[in-house]
Amino acid sequence: MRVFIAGIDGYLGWPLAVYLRARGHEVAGADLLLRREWVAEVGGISALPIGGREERTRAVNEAAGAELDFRVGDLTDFAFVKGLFQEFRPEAVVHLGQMPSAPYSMIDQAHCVWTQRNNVSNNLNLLWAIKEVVPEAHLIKLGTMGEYGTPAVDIPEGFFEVEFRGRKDYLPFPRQAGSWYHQSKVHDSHNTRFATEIWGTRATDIMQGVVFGTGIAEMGDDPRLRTRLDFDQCFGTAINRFCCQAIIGHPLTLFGIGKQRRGFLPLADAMQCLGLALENPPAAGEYRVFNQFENAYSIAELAYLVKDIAGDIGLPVDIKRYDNPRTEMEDHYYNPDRQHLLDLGYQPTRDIRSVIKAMLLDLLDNKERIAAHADVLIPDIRWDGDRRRSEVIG
Ligand code: USQ
Repeated sequence: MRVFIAGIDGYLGWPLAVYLRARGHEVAGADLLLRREWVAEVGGISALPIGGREERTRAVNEAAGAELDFRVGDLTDFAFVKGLFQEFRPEAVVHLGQMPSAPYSMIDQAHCVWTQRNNVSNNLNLLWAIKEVVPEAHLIKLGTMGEYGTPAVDIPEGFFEVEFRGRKDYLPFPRQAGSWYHQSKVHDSHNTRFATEIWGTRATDIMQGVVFGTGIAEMGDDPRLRTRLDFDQCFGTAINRFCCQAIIGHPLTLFGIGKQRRGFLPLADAMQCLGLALENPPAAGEYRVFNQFENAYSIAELAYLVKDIAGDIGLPVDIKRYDNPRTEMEDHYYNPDRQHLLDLGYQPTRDIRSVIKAMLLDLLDNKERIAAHADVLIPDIRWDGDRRRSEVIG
């Protein structure tokens, strides 16, 4: 299949290119390489050194024996997107090319507006380019479980049956996102659903949980094929940060009481699920929603899991509670469905301990690199707009 990856240079985009090439798909992608700039802007660095565009492309071509078409360009530039689609004529488009950080979008007015303008307009450009150039193509749009927020009822996959004043309907489940970034994904979901309805195009909206992990089997031991791994307060996600903290003996940073629950999934599961969505496209005019995560855990549970596994390999780890820089519920009900992907054959990784252990071992070699940037581990971007470093509260 000809697959176009928007955001091919990122934490998910790059492994997806490696994964799909290894399965014999024809892959093209575009990226403005902004993730590298954002991480530098907030003082971070990838814990694992990664290659530049040329080195990455060469490595995939050697491993998979066919040309990977990796362009540098801006997805908010419609002429660029349309031109690429006219050349490559994708059968599927996977949209991973957005600003993905909640804290980054909360820095100030400029970061909030930039995030929403970039994310909403580049998704609209992909929707229009599909309509005008390849109307049969399947859009797989990366959304987030965070679109739903944390309601005190079960979370279905996108839609639910509702009865109100004696009448019934099947409606989009309410979205109550918790950051300007998560709100941008809500806007994308509405726009994507509307496009399928008026144009008869097809889309899968992936409500993905928090991804963790340093690699996938298809990367083998070629360091040029590996993906980035961030640990700063903006682009490092919880388990990835905890593992980097464990490596340098920094206390694991639990925000608040640590009972926040989220869906999590290893990087390999994210690739498996995107592959299943690609290979099982929806019908023309269909907009479907998949909740994509391996299981739901509390942040404290995960911190204790990382501490335990790190202990097994001789790394003593302390866990500390920091005052929560975010406005979020810290103790709440959380029970989302994730049936659609299981029905397509998703086999969740059962042993996340071994994924975390492999991560810790991968990161050990880069201890100095992480230690040299340890000041990015304590958050100071706050949802109330103040800029103040979190303090230890317990
Ligand atoms: N947290 C800590 N300590 C840390 C980092 C995070 O306790 O050092 C807590 C946060 O307060 C939050 C939870 O862990 O309650 C998750 O935070 P996160 O930074 O791992 O993830 P989040 O900001 O929710 O965003 C990440 C990705 C985003 C994706 C989202 C999926 O950055 O792109 O959309 O996960 S979800 O969380 O399901 O919305």
